Amino acid sequence: MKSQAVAENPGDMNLSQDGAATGWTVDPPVDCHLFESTHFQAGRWPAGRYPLAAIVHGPGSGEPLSFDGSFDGPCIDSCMDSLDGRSWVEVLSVNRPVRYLREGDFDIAVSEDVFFAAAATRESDPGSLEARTQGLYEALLQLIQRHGFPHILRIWHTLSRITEQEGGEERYRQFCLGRHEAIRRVAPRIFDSFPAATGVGSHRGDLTVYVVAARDGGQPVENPNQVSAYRYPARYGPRSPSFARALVKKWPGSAVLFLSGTASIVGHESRHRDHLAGQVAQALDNFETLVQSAARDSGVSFSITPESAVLKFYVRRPEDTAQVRAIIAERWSPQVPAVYLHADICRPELLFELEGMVTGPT
Ligand code: 3EB
Repeated sequence: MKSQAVAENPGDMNLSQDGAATGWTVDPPVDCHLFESTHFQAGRWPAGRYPLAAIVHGPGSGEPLSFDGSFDGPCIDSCMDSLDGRSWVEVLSVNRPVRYLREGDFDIAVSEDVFFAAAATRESDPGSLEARTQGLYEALLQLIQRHGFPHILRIWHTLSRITEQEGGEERYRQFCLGRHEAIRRVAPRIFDSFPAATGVGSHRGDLTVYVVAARDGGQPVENPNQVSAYRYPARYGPRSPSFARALVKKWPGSAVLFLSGTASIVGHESRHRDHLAGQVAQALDNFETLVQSAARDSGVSFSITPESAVLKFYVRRPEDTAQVRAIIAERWSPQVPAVYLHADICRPELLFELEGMVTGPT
């Protein structure tokens, strides 16, 4: 990932490179860079890298999302706002040319090794959230199969009012039910090997889903200190969440570790209720355990450095942001590219969650 111009403004990376992809220490088939959205210029992307899709996080001011209008690939509103008043864009990029398509409700980008798709539901769409989720998910699973990329590596879900009740069931639980049923019907093999995922609460929209898929699967990673989410007991919902804690995808020369949304959960229980610092420390411990497990399982030397990692931090209460930043700064270099987003977490007592992507050499 990026190895220069990280400190001042990641967007400057584009400008400082005159054609050579010197910002990449390894050349992974997919990776992620963060830009302040006004600094992203698709036309000045380094040679040898191609933007796959852009995920835009709002400035939190109610202003429209500012963004490079010349980029004609998928441009997805995360339905979340950053906590620093600036709009950020997360750009997934690949090392082979990309074709951009639209099919039905899906924004699509296709490259040689990697496939991207995104879609969103609206609350005005017919049916319950469970039904809308199932419909979107079945269409998504069929789409990736049709295009020859049936293996989801990483999937993100943002869901508004995530812990609210609707029609007698919590929205997150309805989402888990719809997802489970779609997988059962269309791609039951996923139950044998889950992708990495995030399921987080947005403040806009209904359900937004975006995905990175591949022709062949990766290696799921679980946290020895947590019950696998797909084995959570029924008290967390009638259908357990369908994701792995992390996933390693190896390609010749490079590997990517996709780390799922990670919170202050030990076993299957939330820890450090009403204690922000405890929750952040626990979530970071869980995250570091996952990085170590992934490195051990895969033999790839993954570590969280400014050159190799991009992180996303989800904070429930904006007023906690400064304290969260301070705790994180004790662990990892502030040079590690990161964005702080205002989000709800899928359990009401949880105040913080993080996720990330880490590249390594193979
Ligand atoms: C948890 O550990 C936190 O439903 O896809 C994290 C990552 C969470 C993904 C999902 C949910 C999801 O249970 C919540």
